[in-house]
Amino acid sequence: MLMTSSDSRQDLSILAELERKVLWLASWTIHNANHVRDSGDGLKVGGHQASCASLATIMTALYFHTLRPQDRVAIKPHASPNFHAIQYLLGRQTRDKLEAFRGFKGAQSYPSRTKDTDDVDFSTGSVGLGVAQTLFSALAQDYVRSHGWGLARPEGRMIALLGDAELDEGNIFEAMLEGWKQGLRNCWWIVDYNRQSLDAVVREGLCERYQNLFRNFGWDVVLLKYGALQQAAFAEPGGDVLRRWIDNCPNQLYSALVFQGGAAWRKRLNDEIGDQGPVTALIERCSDDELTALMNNLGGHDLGSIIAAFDAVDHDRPVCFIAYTIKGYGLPFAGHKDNHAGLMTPAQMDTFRKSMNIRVGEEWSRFEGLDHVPAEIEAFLDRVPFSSAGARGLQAGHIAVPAELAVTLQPRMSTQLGFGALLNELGRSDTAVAARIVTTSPDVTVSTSLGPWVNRRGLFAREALADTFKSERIPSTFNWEFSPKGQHIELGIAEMNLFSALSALGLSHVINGERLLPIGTLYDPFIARGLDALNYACYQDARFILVATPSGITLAPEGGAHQSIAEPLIGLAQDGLAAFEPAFVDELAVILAFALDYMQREGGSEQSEQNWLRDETGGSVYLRLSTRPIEQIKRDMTPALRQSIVDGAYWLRAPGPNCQLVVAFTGAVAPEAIQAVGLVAEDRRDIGLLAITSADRLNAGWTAACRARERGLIHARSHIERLLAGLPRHCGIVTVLDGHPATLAWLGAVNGHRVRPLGVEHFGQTGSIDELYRYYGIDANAIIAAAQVIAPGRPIRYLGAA
Ligand SMILES: Cc1ncc(C[n+]2csc(CCOP(=O)(O)OP(=O)(O)O)c2C)c(N)n1
Ligand SMILES: [Mg+2]
Repeated sequence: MLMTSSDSRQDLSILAELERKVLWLASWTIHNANHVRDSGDGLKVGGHQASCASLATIMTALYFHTLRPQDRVAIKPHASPNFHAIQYLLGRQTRDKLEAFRGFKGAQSYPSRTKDTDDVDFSTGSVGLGVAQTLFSALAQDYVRSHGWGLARPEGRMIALLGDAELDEGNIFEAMLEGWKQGLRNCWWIVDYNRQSLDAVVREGLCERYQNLFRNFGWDVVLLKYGALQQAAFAEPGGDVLRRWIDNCPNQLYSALVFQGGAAWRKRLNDEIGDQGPVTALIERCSDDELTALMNNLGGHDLGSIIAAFDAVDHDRPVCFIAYTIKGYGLPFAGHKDNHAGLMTPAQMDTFRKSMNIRVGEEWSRFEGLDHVPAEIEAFLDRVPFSSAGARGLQAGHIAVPAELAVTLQPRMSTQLGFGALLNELGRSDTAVAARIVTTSPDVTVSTSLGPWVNRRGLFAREALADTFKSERIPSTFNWEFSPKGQHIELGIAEMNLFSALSALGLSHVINGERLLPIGTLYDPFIARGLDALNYACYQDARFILVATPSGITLAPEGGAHQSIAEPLIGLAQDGLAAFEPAFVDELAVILAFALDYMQREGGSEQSEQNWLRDETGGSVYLRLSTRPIEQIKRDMTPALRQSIVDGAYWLRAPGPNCQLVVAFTGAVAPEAIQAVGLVAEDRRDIGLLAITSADRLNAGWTAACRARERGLIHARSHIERLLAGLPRHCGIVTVLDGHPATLAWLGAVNGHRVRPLGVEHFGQTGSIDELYRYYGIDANAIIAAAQVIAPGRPIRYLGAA
C-alpha cells in the first residue's frame, strides 16, 4: 500500500493519526472501565495502559498496513484494548462493547476467540501460549496444504506480538526447537522490547542473547532499535557519540530518564558526554521537548521504520523482530518501573485528552481530534487489506463418521491395545474420516499404541525422507517414512508442544477452512505438564481427541509419580473437554466413533432432554486408557447400550427392587468390581453393578438438569438421575476407580444415597497390579469391606477372601 510517493506520505500521515487514535482509545477504554464506570465492587485492578502504549505503533502498522486477511495474530494479552480499539476504528467492534470493557459481556480483558465478538484469531492471557500457538498454526497450515487442501487460498503468516518478559516462558523455547525440527515457515514474532516486565526492568544484554538464540534456530532477526529521528541525528556530526551513549546506557537509567523527560536527558547527557563540540551542539540545538522526542524515538515507535521492516521481508523463513519500545510511550508514566498497573488519574487523563484535541463528551468519536477530514480517513480505512475479506473465521464441512468402527475383540485386551487396533483399522480404510485424522505424540507414539497406524499412514514432513533402517534392510517393526502425505506429526517430548499443536491443528477448520481430526497421545500423568496449554486449547474451542495412556496405579511397575491420580478430576472439571474412561474395548469403539463426530459439531447450545448435555455444541474429548489386559464381554452392541455408553453409564448388572448395594466403577478396575459384586451377592439383596464410562458427562448432565428444574422445567432428568431413580433410599453405593475418589463421590448427592468412594489419594508405588490395588484399597476385598459398612446386614462371608 505504501510507496515512495505523495500517496505514501499521505498514508503515513493518516497512519500517524490512527496511531494516536489507538493510543487514545485504548487508554480511554481502560480509564472508562476503572474511573467512569463503577461496578461497585471496589475492583480497580490491572491498568495495562502502559503496556498498550508500548505496542500502539507496532499494532497500527500491522493492522492498518501489513496484515492480509489470511494472516493470523496472537496478541500480547494485556494489549487487548489496542486490538479492540483498532477493530472499533475499522468498524468491526461496537462502542457498547468498548464501554463495557472488563465488564459483563463487554470486550474482554484478554483477547478471546470465544467471548469477544470482534474476530480474535487466538485467545491469549497466559503469557507464552499465544506465541507458541502461532508457530504450531504455521505448521498446521503447512500440513493442510501439503495434503492438497486449501490451495485456493493464499498462505497466511502466523504472527505473535509478544512482550519481552513473555520470553521468560519456557514453552516458547520448546516451541522454537520443535519449529526448527519441522522446517517452520510463515511465522513472525514481534518482540515488544520495552525492557520492562510487571515488576522489573530487564537485565542488561538480553537483546543480544535473544538474537543469538533466534539465529541459532534458523530465524531471521530484524532489529528495530532506532527511529528515523535518531538515525538522522546519528548521521550528523557528533551523532556517533550520541549513538554510543545510547547503546551503553543501562536499561534502568534509560527508563528513568524517559520518565523524567527533556531537562533530565539534557543534564545527564551533558554530565556524561561532557563538552565534546559537535555532539554537544547537537544536543543544545534541541529544545527540551525535541530532546524528549529524539530520545524516545526508538524503532518500535517509528511507523516508517516498522512498515519498511515489515515490507522488506521477501521470504517465508521465520522472522523475529525485536522492536525497542517504551512502556507507557506518550503517557505520563512512560518508562516508570512501576507503571504496569499504573492508571492515569482523572486529572492526567484530562490533560491527555486536551493534548489529543478531544472534546469532553466526544471521547468515543472515531474521528474526533484528527487533522485529516473524516472522509479521507474513511477512504483509507476502506482500503485496509486486513479487513477486506469479511469475517475472519472460516468454516469447513462435516466429515461423515461411520456409526460403528471396526475392531476385532480378543478375549483379553486392554483399552490401549483396543485404541491401537481401532486406529489400525481406520488406517486400513479408504475413508474421508481416515484421511482427515492427523495423529501426534510427544515421543510416545509406540508406547501409546499408535505404531500400527503410523506404519500405514506414515510420518508427515514437507520434504520426503526415507527410513534408513528400511533401505539398509534392517528388520524393524516400524516402517516410518517421512512424506508430505504422512499423517503423523512426530513431536519431541515437550508436552506443552503437544497441546499447542493440538490447539493449532484443532482450529484448522477456522483458520484454514479445512477440517482436521487431530488425535494426540501421551501418558496420562503428563497431562499435568502441559495443562495450561490444554486449558487454552479448550478455551479457544480447538477440537481434538486426547488419548492418555497408560494411567493410574494400574501402570504398576512404573511406580510413584508415573501413576496419575488427579487426571480424572481434570477430566471432570476441564471445560470444553468431554472425558471418558472406558473399561472395555467395545465401549471404546462406541466412544471413539462418537468423539470423531462430536469434535466436529458446531450447533446451538440447547440442552438435549435425554442427558441434559449441550451435545450439539461439540467439543474436544479426553480418553483415559489403560495397558491392563482385562477379559472382554461378549455382547451385542444395541442402540440403547451405545447411547448409554456415550451418556456416561449403564447397568452391567441391573439392581433389583430391594437393592441394598450398588458398586459403581470406572475403567481398569472393572474386574475387581465384577468380582466383588459376585462375592457379595449371597449376603446382600438385588445388588447393582454400574459401569461408568464418563463421570464427566454424568456429572455435567446432572448439574444441568438440576439448574433446569430450578428454572421451572420440573420434568428435566439427567442420565444418572434416571439410572439411580429406582434405588431404595437405604441402598449404599461403593464407587471405585484408579484415580482420585472424589471423581465419583458426588453420586450419592444425586438421590441422597450414602456413598463410600474408593480410589487413590497418595503417590503410587512400584509393584504388581494386585499388590497395588490391595495397598491402595481398590481391590475386590476393599470393595467388599466398604460394602459391609455402607450396606449393613449380616457379615459378608467372603470378606477377606478376595
Ligand atoms: C503465565 C502467566 N503468568 C503471569 C501473568 C501475569 N502477567 C501479565 S503481564 C506480565 C508481565 C509481562 O511483561 P512483558 O511481557 O514484558 O509485557 P509488558 O508488560 O512490558 O507489556 C505478567 C507477569 C500472565 N498473564 N501469565
Ligand atoms: Mg515488557
